[in-house]
Parts: sequence; structure tokens; C-alpha cells
Amino acid sequence: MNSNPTDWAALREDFPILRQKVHGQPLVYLDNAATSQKPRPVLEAMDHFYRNDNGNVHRGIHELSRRSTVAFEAARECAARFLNAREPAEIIFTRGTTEGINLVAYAWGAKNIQAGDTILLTEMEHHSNIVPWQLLAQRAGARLAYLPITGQDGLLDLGRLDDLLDGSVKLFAFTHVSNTLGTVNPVAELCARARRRGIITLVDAAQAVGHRPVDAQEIGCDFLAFSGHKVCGPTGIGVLYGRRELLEDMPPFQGGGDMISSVDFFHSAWKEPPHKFEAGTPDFAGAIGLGAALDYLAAIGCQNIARHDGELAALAMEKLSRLPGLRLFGPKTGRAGVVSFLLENIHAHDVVTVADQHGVALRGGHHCNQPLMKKLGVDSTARASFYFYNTAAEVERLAEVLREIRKFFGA
Ligand code: C6P
Repeated sequence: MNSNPTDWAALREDFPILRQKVHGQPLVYLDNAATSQKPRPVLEAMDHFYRNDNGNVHRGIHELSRRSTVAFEAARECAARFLNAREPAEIIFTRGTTEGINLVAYAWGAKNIQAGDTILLTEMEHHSNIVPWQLLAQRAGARLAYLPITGQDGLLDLGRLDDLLDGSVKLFAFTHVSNTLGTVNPVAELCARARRRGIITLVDAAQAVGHRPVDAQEIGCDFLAFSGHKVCGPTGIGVLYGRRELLEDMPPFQGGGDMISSVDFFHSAWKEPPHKFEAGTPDFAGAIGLGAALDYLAAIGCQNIARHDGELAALAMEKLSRLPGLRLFGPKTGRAGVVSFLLENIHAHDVVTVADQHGVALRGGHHCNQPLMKKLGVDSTARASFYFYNTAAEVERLAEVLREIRKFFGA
């Protein structure tokens, strides 16, 4: 890491993958909401681990197992610091946001959701924060309700919240940042309003962690989930934060090795959290890579990243709004580094396919937000999503390529 934590050009040099041409054009990677790229310190941490220290965790007495266990638990401490959890025991390693939410829906839901209860979501949720609750509602005979969004600005309709948080609601689960609209939700306020009524909260922080400061205690949530691969870490690893009292009270999610304190032929007893929720060999190499990623981001400062992402998003909004026939989605200001749009009479998939021919990586489709798409009256959008290694020049390039795409389709 260079000495100036926000020397963005120097930071970009940490990402070897960005120095390539795609279809003969310099790569402009604007699909960071789908997955982020990995800086050299993360690649090196994982390479070093596999070359020198790899042994299974919590099991062996030999030196490599000891080193792996120490590094794995240090990664947990690192994640706890990053989210300002009260203690590392509140950090459960998962495969990602999706598994974290499923864990809560299954384990917390099994004990706490009964027939007639309501699970409140919002209309801007990713499928990962809808489908697990649908499955739980089906198992338990509970119902789902949705906090609406306001018109085309894509903000939550907060005026409706108190009415919806009625006596039947047991859990309110919502995204911190929308992966389609770029909306940044007032998560601390949402948690406070739920908490006043004794309602448990879960924050889907997949698009927030590593992009803005996320302090679990300040937010006041009960659960919070994110994915390693979106925060410069490896794939296959993520974190579920849960308040210790809740984790202690929950049954296990999966059964197997490492999550038990004793097993006999007919009954078993569980370890304390977090190990109760980490059955089988965990992705310890992934966790170590994630720890390196979180250290890397902490050195830059998530407040600085939020400012940088926000500036690129504002520039993109300004440049794109000048293009005739281009429709932008989501809030006009104060948004995260996610910009969804449609070009009149050109399908999002066509926009993304032709952009790729120019070396610009976008995403097109429903972004796992089908109910939101329905609400917006479209079946898909094209989306540019930024991270701290993106530049203003890349935003200019995006606008230029979109102009060429309009010409190409004769729009
Ligand atoms: N959104 C996108 O391109 P996983 O797949 O478990 O790492 O993350 C799921 C997830 C949950 N919540 C939100 C708000 C998300 O944006 C995502 C992942 C990616 O928008 C892939 S669909």
C-alpha cells in the first residue's frame, strides 16, 4: 500500500487485472456491484497461505493446523473490527450474503416465526433477501409484507413504515444500498423504528460494506450480511454479523464436524457461537483472503471510498442524462456508485453486449431484482457500478460508448 491512502491512481496499480485489453480496447470494468476485482495484497496473502501455512483449522495439533487456525481466527477478529461488532463471536463466516440471510431465515426463523406472523421486506430487495423469507413463510404459515418505494426516485416510502410495523411483524429485513437503484437507505433509522416495537432487523449490506462505513452497533441492527467477493476479497466467503444473545438462542443451521461439543448415536450438543453455525471445514483460505481485503480497505478508509464512488456516480448521472433517449433510475442525488439506465428502443442486453465489444464491462438484466423491475415497469436495465479504482476518464468513456451504441442501433 502506498503512503497516501487516497492516491486513487496508485491504488489502481494494485489491481493487475485492470491492466489488460478486452476486444482490443482498454478494459473499463464497471461491474463492481456484481463482483469487485482483487488487489495484490489479497492475492499475495492467499498465495502465501497456500504455499506456507495450509492445514485444517480447529482440528490438528500439528504446526500447520495451528498456524491456519490462528490466521482464520485473526480474520474473524479483523471482520469484527471492520463492522465494529462487540466481539469476534458475533462474526459467522458464510459463503456470502445469500447464505447469511438463509442462515437467519432457517435457524432464527425456525424458533421465532409462527403461523400468523409477518416478515416485512421492502420493494427494492435482491432475490437473496426475498426468497429465503418466502421459504420460511411457507414452512411456518407466516406472511410477507413490503414497504413500498416512492415513484421513480426509488426511495423507501418512510411515511408508510409505522403502519406496516404492526403487532404481527417479527422481523424487518432490508437492503442498505440497492443494487439496481443505487439508493442508500437510512438503515439506523429503520432499525430504531423497528426496535421501538421489539422487531428484529436484518440488514443486507452486500452493496454497502467496503463502499461506505458500516458500523453494526451504530446501525443498531440484529443481523447484517455481506459477501467477500464484493469487497476485494475472494469468492465463496462472506460474513453474517449477529447479536450474541440472538445467536446463542438460535438452533444450528447445518450439522456436521466442528460445530459440536459432543455427539453420541442419538443426540449431540453444540459449541457456542460462532462455531455452532460453521459446520464442516470452513473456507479458511477465503476468510484469510477476506481479512487481507478488509485490512486493505480499512487503510484507504470507507468514508473516502464512499466519497469517491459518489463522485463517479454523480459524474455518470450528469454525463448520461445529456444523452437523448436515456432513462436513469433511482435517486437524483446522494446515491451509491450504482447507476442503472435504459436507452430508448435498445434492449439492455444489446447495450451491454455492444459495450463489451468496446472493452466496457456493464451488467444488463433484472439484477436479481425481478419484483423491483415489475414495480418500475421494465424487465431489465443496463447498469454501471463503480469502485475506488475506477476513474472519471472511465465514466467519460462509458458516455462516449453509449453515444456510439445509439448510433449503431440508429436510435
Ligand atoms: N448482487 C449484482 O450484480 P451473493 O450472491 O450472496 O454474493 O450476494 C447476493 C446479493 C444480496 N444482496 C444484494 C443487495 C446484492 O446486490 C447481492 C448480489 C449482484 O447486483 C449479483 S446478482
